[in-house]
Amino acid sequence: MANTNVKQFMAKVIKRNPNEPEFHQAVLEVAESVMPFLEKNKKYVDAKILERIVEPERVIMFRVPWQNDRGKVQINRGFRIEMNSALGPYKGGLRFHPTVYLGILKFLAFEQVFKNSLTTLPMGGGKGGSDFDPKGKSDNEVMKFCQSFMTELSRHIGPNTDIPAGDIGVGGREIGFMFGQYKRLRNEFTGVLTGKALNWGGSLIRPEATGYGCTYLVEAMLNYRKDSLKGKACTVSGSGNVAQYTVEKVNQLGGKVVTLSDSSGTVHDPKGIDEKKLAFVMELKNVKRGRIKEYAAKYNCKYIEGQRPWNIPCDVAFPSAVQNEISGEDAEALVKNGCIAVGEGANMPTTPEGVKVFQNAKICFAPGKAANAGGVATSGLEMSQNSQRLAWTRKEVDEKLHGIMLAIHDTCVRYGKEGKGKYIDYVKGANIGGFVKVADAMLDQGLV
Ligand code: NDP
Ligand code: 2IT
Repeated sequence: MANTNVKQFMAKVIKRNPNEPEFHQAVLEVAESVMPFLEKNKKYVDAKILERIVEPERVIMFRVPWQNDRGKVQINRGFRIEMNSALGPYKGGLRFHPTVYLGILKFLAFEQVFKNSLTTLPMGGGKGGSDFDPKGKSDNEVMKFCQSFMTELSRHIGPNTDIPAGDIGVGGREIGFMFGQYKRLRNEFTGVLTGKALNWGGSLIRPEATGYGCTYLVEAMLNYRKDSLKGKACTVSGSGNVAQYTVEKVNQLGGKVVTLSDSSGTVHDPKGIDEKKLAFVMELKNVKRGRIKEYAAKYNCKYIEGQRPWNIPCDVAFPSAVQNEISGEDAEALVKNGCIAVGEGANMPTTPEGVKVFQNAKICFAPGKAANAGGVATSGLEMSQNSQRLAWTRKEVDEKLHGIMLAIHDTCVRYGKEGKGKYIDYVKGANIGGFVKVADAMLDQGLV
């Protein structure tokens, strides 16, 4: 019964949103979890909550013209998807990457709605970005682009309306340039963006939050099975913000990270990426903006060109780069090699085939909307500090983040118990747990 409904529902979604496979993938995963729950809760069916929740409240697309260092005119496309404001102002990151198009941002905005709901904080969901490629651009070119991008975006956002942050290709540098332009246009110093630098309104722990949060959630899943990260070999993909702070926290909890990667290849360091090596990675990636290959040369370890880390044996995997980076085959290799837990630092890094492999093997699998929610949760904490015009200590923010990740774990357990309660389906738990709060708020607020 539920299955037929999912098929009919998806047929409509696909027809209304053609050529957006990533969006279809994200919606299907939620529909499969939520539809059986709806069968028992007809009030949501009558109000067509699921049909409404897949329709963005507003989509903004705009031209971003700018000039490169040689004086040549460049044109990019900018987007902001204001997906759902039932729980609070739209909140979610901006992605600058050449693969960005409407479908990618709609999938990310859709995921964000449920993720933000899971954080327990009052935030709606949104996402934006551009097909601009920051790679190989000078600081000046990045600034010119960010200023042009914000010139248009500024009319659609605000500290009580829509609060963007970083994602792939958008870090502290880009947030700074965009904040500067917003302030100049509006003559207002407000918390309109999160991920700001500490000396002008940022929060301690926000840079660390996604990686730390993902590691806390994996530790909670393992603790639930009377196990822990201590002594575990971990593979991490990516080498950006999320990957870096995952390595830091895994080390602090007694695990060992043996890989990092970028879109060119993977480094394998069986001795483990310790604090000193991580400092090298941070300098390489955040300051020099180099390639992870240079790590292999520096520390005399293996570099596997053009490959992802999933064939390297590990106890725990942290995909922290990009969507669909773990195929069904990759998942099989991970399980075969003894992987017992996966924490999705990235958004939707596992394909549907891969998710089925993990679920059938009954390993601990935390989907992105639960596992990487620590980033946006700490953005929410940054917003609270901005509103109060004060700053909390590192310890205070970290404790709040940790508490939020444990609360997300509890929600997943509550809604994701399968059979006699031994196996937790964290996908189902996160989807239903995230959905209920948004759906109830939508019912309360009438037909909007
Ligand atoms: P960064 O831009 O800091 O780093 C991105 C990393 O992913 C880089 O190492 C990059 O390599 C790699 N990457 C990008 N595209 C590909 C690709 N097609 N194949 C292989 N590797 C790729 O971004 P973040 O660390 O912030 O984001 C990583 C993931 O985490 C994303 O999926 C993002 O949506 C998600 N996320 C981020 C949050 C945050 O707070 N920043 C919060 C929640 C989720 P290269 O340099 O070669 O491009
Ligand atoms: O995917 C995500 O949750 C983010 N990129 C962070 C969003 C935010 O508003 O901090």
